[in-house]
Amino acid sequence: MDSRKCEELYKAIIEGYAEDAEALARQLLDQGMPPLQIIDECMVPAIQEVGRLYEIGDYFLPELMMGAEAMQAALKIIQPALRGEGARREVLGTVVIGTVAGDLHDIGKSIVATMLSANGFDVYDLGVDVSASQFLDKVREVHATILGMSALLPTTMPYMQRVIESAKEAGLRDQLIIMVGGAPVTQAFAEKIGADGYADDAAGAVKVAKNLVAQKAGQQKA
Ligand code: B1M
Repeated sequence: MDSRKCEELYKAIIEGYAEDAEALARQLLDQGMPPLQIIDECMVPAIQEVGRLYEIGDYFLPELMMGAEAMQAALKIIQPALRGEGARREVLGTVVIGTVAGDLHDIGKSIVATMLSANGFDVYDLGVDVSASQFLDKVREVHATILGMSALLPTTMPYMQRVIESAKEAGLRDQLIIMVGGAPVTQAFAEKIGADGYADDAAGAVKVAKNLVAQKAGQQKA
């Protein structure tokens, strides 16, 4: 495998070249690099570097947006391969997922949604800026097993608790598994707001979702 291509994809995202990022992602797939490895090794470190450059003032909003566009262009190529990886034998559960109200970051949430879908879950991705009522309406409509929320801003994290409170008020909390994630979210925060599960990356989210579904099934049998 040509590791220079991974380096080139990393650079294309940092420099915000969407067309190059797309072409390089395709080349890496054609070379046989596993899709999750492309995301984790060539792409996530790049968008994190874009964030660091923005934080220290070397990049401004246009560069932040260009980096995100390049990341998404590459992701568009990778996602079908990621979905194709999971051999779907049985449906493990139904997931309603979204980025909470006020928050427009959706790259990580989309990776998590794709990975869950590739691993046996039926996934309804509500996108970004999702309100409590939008989450709960969908949960009712599709009889969701899991409600997943993502947040990338410390200012939008508290909204996760609001959604959990709304689920309680609507009488939906007990039947639901609630999972949270996103860069500033921690296990401690998840516990504090009363979520059932937390993961710091997409592979972890799949593991946690599967464990929680199995646990719930065990409880229901007992
Ligand atoms: Co924004 N942004 N941004 N941004 N942005 C951050 C978050 C920031 C840390 C950058 C920085 O300053 N270093 C900073 C927040 C700082 C703070 O408040 N402490 C920031 C800011 C300030 C802003 C704006 C306010 C900028 C402005 O307008 N002045 C603005 C806010 C807009 C809004 O949301 N209301 C803004 C806007 C944007 C863009 C639109 C330009 C773009 C997003 C584009 C898009 O998503 N379509 C963007 C980006 C790209 C970033 C950074 C650089 C990268 C985020 C990302 O995609 N990471 C980010 C810096 C950073 O995070 N280091 C930053 C890669 C992704 C794979 O990781 O999302 O963490 P992540 O997802 C992971 C895990 O967290 C986990 O799995 C994923 C896959 O491994 N996970 C879950 C995620 N959700 C999960 C759910 C689960 C389980 C696991 O269960 C349900």
